[in-house]
Amino acid sequence: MLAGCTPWPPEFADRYRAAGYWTGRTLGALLRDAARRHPDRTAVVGAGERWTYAELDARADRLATGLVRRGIGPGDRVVVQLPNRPEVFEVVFALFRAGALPVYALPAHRRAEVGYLCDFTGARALVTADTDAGFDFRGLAAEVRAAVPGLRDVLVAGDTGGRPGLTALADVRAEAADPAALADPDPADVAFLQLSGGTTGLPKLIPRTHDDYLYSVRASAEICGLTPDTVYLGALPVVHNFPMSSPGFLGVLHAGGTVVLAPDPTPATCLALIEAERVTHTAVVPPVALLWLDAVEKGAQAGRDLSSLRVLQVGGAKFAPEAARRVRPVLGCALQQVFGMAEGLVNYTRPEDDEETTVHTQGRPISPDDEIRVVGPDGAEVADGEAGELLTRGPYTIRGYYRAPEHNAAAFTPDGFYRTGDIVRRTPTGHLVVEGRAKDQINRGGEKVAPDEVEDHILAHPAVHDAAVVAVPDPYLGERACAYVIPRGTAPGRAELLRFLRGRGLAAYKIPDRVEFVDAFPATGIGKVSRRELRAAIAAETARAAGAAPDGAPPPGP
Ligand code: AMP
Ligand code: DBH
Repeated sequence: MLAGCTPWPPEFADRYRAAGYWTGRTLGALLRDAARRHPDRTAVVGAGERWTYAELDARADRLATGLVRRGIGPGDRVVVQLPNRPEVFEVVFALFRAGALPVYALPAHRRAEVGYLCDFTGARALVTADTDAGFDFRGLAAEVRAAVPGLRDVLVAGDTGGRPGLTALADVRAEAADPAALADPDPADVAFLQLSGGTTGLPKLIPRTHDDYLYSVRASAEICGLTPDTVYLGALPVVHNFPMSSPGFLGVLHAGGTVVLAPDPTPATCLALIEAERVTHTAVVPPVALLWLDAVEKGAQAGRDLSSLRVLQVGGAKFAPEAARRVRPVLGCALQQVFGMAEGLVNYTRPEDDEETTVHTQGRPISPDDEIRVVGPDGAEVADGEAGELLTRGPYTIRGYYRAPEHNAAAFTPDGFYRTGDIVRRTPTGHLVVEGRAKDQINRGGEKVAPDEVEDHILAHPAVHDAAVVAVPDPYLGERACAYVIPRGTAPGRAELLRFLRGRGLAAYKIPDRVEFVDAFPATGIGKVSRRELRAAIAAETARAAGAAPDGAPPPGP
């Protein structure tokens, strides 16, 4: 197994194989199998392109051949930062077939995150786009390349703009595939590194194997009833774990369906695509679901034929029951709640669940072998139906983050359960209701922010003595981030501080929505900053100010 990763103990691995969960296939083979079965069906639509399965399969082979010839091969880490374009699929399947490991960056990531991912994983290459939605991805990549000496290649999907040191993907693709050059990775080994939203410090990397991930994808496709007639709209950035695997584009390709890529999740873009492509399934975070519901209710998309839409999946953050109840009457489709994590465990409400279960719960686990424990602060299981922290272990939940021994000692129990940091209650039917969070993470409408990562950046400002970032309740995003700052001497001023943070190359969703200057932080009994008190203070103040119109919601995403 890749160095720095924690394998499942052999007795668990044997059990998961014997149960038929781990089948010894690879992600590269998923596309190969689908292309054999449905060569002429449409696999992917987006950015003006429309590729059949045979075409996507051939492109992936040609690019894989070119990558291997360039020296990118087995075990190499390759950071992938791509917006929703068909090349995403060509690139990730080519990397699997070259034996290289994609490391998924989000399109929203900037210099701090992309640089960290390249550096921390010892990446051999970075694959990026040219420009997209007005953002210069190749410029960002050039900066990262200059800062990370180990990064030997920057490959651009599109035009390099003549920038030195950047290579167009078109120049890497071989004229013809050379099957003998392609790798044959071990299905039990790590296939890629997925990003965790993180609770502490820099984002953690999640090593997923071919075996474990494929199981979650196949089982998800079955639970969601995907068939070759499924048309799935990728409304969120598809490199995120939810639209990738729950059942996401991998589930759809496994089933032989079609993936339609949306450049952004706005109702104007997505509802038009649903009508034009006769979309049957899609997946969004709660704030996006609210935007769609509001747009349709207010008649902003009047005349749109949404009759093809069968299932709206909502996940990534808690979907309020009042909103959940509106989905069927307003959009005319079924709601499926999805409570998942890139670390593994995914819960779905099922098509056969009654209305109350679908509206009020976040679903139940994929697998009969997902082990669930709900524990109190003392680590003992709480009585049935009571709230406690969710711990989990199972055939597609990791046993450790990549190269993070210290963090792993806290994030996993000695017997291998992942501490999710989510406070849940289990219903008699085994469905989970998310009641809150034990971890400090801020969930900004599905986009996860680790407070101390942002605090570190704030602390770098010379006029800042100390900083604490906490969640503020928000009617639209669920939560936003508020930074409490103790100045050193004269306070820097809000606008100046925010400019400073942007200048440090931080993704926009991590820039605090609000800054409060204070003289001191409330302390806990042993003198730590009491985030609980800060959260309570800002929540009370927000409640007092309620009645004032909420400020404009920036486009959300996971
Ligand atoms: P990550 O570990 O970054 O993949 O983020 C996963 C976390 O997102 C979970 O541990 C939950 O805190 C949160 N989450 C995902 N889906 C839901 C949901 N449907 N309801 C509430 N929280 C969710
Ligand atoms: O929030 C998530 O990380 C998430 C939500 C729904 C996820 O990883 C998933 C489904 O697979």
